[in-house]
Amino acid sequence: MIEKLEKIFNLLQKNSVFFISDPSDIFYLTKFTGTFAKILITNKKAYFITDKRYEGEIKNLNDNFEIIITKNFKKDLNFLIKNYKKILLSKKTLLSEYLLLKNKKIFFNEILNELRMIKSKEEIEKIKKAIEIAEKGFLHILKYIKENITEKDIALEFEYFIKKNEADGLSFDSIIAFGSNSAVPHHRTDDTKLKKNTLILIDAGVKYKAYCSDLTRVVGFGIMGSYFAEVKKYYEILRNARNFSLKFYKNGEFAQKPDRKARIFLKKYNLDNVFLHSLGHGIGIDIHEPPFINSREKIKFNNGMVLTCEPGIYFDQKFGLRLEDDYLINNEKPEKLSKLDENLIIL
Ligand SMILES: [Mn+2]
Repeated sequence: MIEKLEKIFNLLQKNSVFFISDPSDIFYLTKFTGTFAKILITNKKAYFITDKRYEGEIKNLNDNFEIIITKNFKKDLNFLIKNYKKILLSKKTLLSEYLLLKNKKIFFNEILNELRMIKSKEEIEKIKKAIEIAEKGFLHILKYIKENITEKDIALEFEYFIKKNEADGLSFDSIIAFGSNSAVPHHRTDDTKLKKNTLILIDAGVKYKAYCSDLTRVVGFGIMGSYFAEVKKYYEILRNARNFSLKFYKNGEFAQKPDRKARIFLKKYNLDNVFLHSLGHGIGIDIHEPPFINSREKIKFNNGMVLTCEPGIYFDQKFGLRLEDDYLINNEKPEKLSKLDENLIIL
């Protein structure tokens, strides 16, 4: 914790103070998970502000922070910042908080994003465990899938299983999409019943000790005939696009490059216009965190970043395909952290 704080101390001049309020940033610095906490950091001191409810559980923060149990946050905040001219904020700061600080000179600073993007060994281990549990969950629900079951049944079974198997919970609401529902990238899992000759898209992840995993597979349930042939053909193209884009998941490369390359690849098959979202994103404490692998991202990859690669193609009213795994940037070739069989799953 102290090394992280020192990086922030070093950034600050005498007349400036850093205000931190994003819950994931606060967790990153302190492991605190309550609903109310703010951190203020000057060039030599850090304050942890919370309320009476959490007094008992934050005693371990005493070494690095001056703890302030507040009854009137606005008043205490004003008092603490009264001698500082400049305030540094992340762009994630809420508007209501920004308004409390706006009489100072405001500077945006994304050092917490920069620190959080590079995962420590310990963080990578937690993500690996989150992936492992999710993979067990995927294998479990494959056994559970049968005719007339609903999307929600599968989602609930997955959630029950992963919670019984060491996960804190889901990293997001699982997407279970039958047939034409899979053509909607962020389909809301519903009561649709499973029939034979249906494609199933499963996008799910879990949290383990606060760290997220994110995986997608497609399953053909009693799939046959020309439908099967079409699905198989497009799945191979998608996987090849994925393989091509992964060549650019390397230390020092621009994060936007693999997204652009995937689009160039898909264009050869006239599929670039049905690739409806960005190629990937960082995972960590948040399920979507920097860097974002889209055509606008300015950041370069660095060793230690953990990212998804998830190209998808969507045929409106028909079906959609997505293949998603999690990777660690490691010099020239990313390390694939997920081990789940990436072939089209046939049941
Ligand atoms: Mn994802």
